[in-house]
Amino acid sequence: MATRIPSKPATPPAQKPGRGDGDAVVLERRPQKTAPPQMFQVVMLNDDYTPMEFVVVVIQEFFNKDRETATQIMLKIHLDGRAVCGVYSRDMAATKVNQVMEAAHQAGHPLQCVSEPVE
Ligand code: TYC
Repeated sequence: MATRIPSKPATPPAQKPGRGDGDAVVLERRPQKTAPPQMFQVVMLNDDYTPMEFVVVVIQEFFNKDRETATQIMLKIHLDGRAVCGVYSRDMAATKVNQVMEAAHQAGHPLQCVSEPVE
């Protein structure tokens, strides 16, 4: 007598191993960790020898200011000893300082400017 082989298993297949939650994945929102990049201000310093007109032209040319604004910044440097000409990334601020110092050196003026981190 032939033995009948059932076409379907008598019991349902065992559940796949897992977390018992239907394999749901919960993504937690984490606080943003990357701080915005440090910015640097380019500060121009007063001296007794560089002509006012030269400073105005330099501020117009390298800091993209109109003549009126450049004149106000130059006068602030003249009166207060220093003023911020612009705020940039670290690399761009260093480039601005180099451009100003090179132009002043070429023209034979002692004009100084520095880059410093913004508070
Ligand atoms: N004090 C200079 C003068 O009387 C003018 C001057 C202004 C120089 C700004 C430098 O960053 C400066 N000729």
